[in-house]
Amino acid sequence: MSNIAGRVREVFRGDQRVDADALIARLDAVRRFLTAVDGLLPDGDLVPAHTLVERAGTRLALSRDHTVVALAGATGSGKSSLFNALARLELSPVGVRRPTTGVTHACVWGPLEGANHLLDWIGVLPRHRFVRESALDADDETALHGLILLDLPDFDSVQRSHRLEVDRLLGLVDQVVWVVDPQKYADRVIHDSYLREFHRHRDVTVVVLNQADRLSPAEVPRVLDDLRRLLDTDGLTGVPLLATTAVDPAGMVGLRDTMERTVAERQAALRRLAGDVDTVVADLDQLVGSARPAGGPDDTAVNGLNRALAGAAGVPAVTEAVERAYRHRAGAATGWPVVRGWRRLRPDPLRRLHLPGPPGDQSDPAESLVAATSVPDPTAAQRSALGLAIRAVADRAAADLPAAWPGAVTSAARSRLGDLPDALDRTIAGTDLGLDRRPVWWRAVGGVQWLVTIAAVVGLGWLVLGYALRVLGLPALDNPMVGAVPLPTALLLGGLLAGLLVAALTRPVVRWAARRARARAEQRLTARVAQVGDEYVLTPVRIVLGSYAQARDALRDAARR
Ligand SMILES: Nc1nc2c(ncn2[C@@H]2O[C@H](COP(=O)(O)OP(=O)(O)OP(=O)(O)O)[C@@H](O)[C@H]2O)c(=O)[nH]1
Ligand SMILES: [Mg+2]
Repeated sequence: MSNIAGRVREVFRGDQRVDADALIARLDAVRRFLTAVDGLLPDGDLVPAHTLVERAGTRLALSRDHTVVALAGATGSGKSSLFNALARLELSPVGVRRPTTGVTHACVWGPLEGANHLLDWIGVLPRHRFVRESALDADDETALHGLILLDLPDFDSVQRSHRLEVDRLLGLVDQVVWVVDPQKYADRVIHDSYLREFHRHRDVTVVVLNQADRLSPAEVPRVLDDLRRLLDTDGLTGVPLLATTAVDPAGMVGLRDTMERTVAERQAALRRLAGDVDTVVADLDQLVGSARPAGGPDDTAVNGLNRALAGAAGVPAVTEAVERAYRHRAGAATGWPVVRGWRRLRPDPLRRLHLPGPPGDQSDPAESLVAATSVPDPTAAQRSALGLAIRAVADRAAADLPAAWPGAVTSAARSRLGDLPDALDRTIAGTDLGLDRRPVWWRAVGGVQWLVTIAAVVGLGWLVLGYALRVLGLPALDNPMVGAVPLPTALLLGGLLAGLLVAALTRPVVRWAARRARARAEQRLTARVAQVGDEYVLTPVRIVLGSYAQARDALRDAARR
C-alpha cells in the first residue's frame, strides 16, 4: 500500500524563490498604480488591486514565520481525515453525514501565541484552533513548526455559507492542498470554478488524490495520469500531484514530506502574494496596455480649440470694437476742432462693451478687478463649436490610449467647462488692448488743426470787424495783402482749406492705424484666450496623460518578477 499511497508523481515545482523585498517593491508599484488612476478608472475594475494591497500588507506584517495551508475540496473527499492524519489527533470530526465540516478548523504546529493574530485575521474561531505541540512528540513534529493547517468546509456544498467561507479563505491562505477522491476527481465544479482560477498560483498549489486505497494498485497510476491531464487543461501544469490514504499513516508520507518542505522554505506566503500580484497585474494590463502616451494634446487640435475659444469669448466683436474705437478716438483727437466736441458726445465703441474707455475716463469698469464685460454671449453655434473643439482635443490626446482612458481624458477636458465663460470674460476685460495711450502724432495733428482753426477764426474776426467798421461809416483798416488776396480772407480760407486738407490726409492714415490696432489687439486677445484654454482645458488633459504614464510605469514595475 505505501508504495502507492505515498507516491509523489511530481516533485515540488515551486522552487523559484520569491525575494521579500522584491515582492514589497511590486506591491508598492501596485499602490502607485492605484494612486495614479484614482478617480480616473472605474472603481469596480480596481477592487482586486485594492484588496491585494490591503491583504498583502496585513499578511506580511502579521507573521512571515508561519505558513497557512488549507485543505480544500468537495464534501467527503477526506479533508478532515487528512487534517486529523497530519495532526495525528482527532481534531476535526469526520462524519458519514455530508457535509460534515461546517466551520474552518485550524491546527497550529508550534506555540499558538504567534499564530493567534494570523488566525484572528483569517477568521478561525478560537474554539476551533488546536495546537500540535506536546513534550512527548515534540521532536517528531519539529519539521512542521510554523505550519497552520486549515480544514475547510466543502466548496461544492449545498450550504451557501460553506461556499462563501471557502471562497473567503482561499483568498487569504498561503498554500492550498486540493483534495479529490477517485469518484469525483473529474467533477466540473472543482476544475472550472476553482483549479482553473488558481492557475497563477501554481507555485502554492498541491493536488492530492485521496482515498487511493479504494483503487487497485494498477488503477492508481491510470487515475493520476487522467487527473494530471485535467490539471494541464486547467493551466496547472507541473503542480505537485500526490496519492494519499488518510486512513493509513504510510499513505500520508508524501503529503507530510511536502508540508515539511513548504514549512522549511518559508516561501509559500511570498509565493502566494507574488501569484496574487501576477493575477492583478494581468487583469490591469488591459486597462493600461503598452501605448506610449502622447506628450500632450496635439497642435492641430489646440489651434482649433483656441479658435473656438476666441469665438466664444467674443474676440471678433472686441477687435471690431477696437478698430472702431481707434477711429473714434483718433477722430476726436485729430478732427476739425469745431466738430470734435460733437464727436465726443458719441459713445466710445469699447466703452459700450464695458471695456477700457479712452485714457482718463474715470468711470472705467476695467479698472475694477471683478470686471465683467458686455461682450455678447456666445451663440449656440459658437458654444457647440467650443464643445466640439474640446472633444477633438480629448480625442486626439487619447487616440493611442486603451479603451478605459479616453473617457477620463474627455471628462478632464470638460471638467472646467462651467468656469470657462467667466474666465474668458475676465481675460478679455483684463487684456491690454493697446489703446490706452494717445499716439504723439494725434496730438501733433490736433495741434495743427487748432492752429489752422485759430487762423480761420482770426481771419473771420478780422473780416467781420472790417465789415462792421464799414457799416458804421468808420474808417476802415487797410488789409495787408498776401499776393492778390487780403490777409484776413487768406487766413479764413487758408485756415478752412488747411483744416479740410489735414482732415482728408489724416483719414486714410487713421484707417490704416486702426486696422493695425485691431490686429495688435487680436494678437493679444488670442494669446490671453489661449492661456485660458491651457489652464482650463489642456492642463487637466495633461494631468490625466501624466497619470496614465505613471500608471503604465507603475504596472510595468509591478509586473517585474
Ligand atoms: N478508505 C478511505 N476512506 C477515507 C479516506 N479519507 C476519508 N475517508 C472517509 O471518507 C469519509 C469522509 O471523510 P471526511 O474527512 O469527513 O471528508 P471531508 O472532506 O472532511 O468532508 P466534509 O467535511 O463534508 O467536507 C469518511 O467516512 C472517512 O472515513 C481514505 O483515504 N481512505
Ligand atoms: Mg470535513
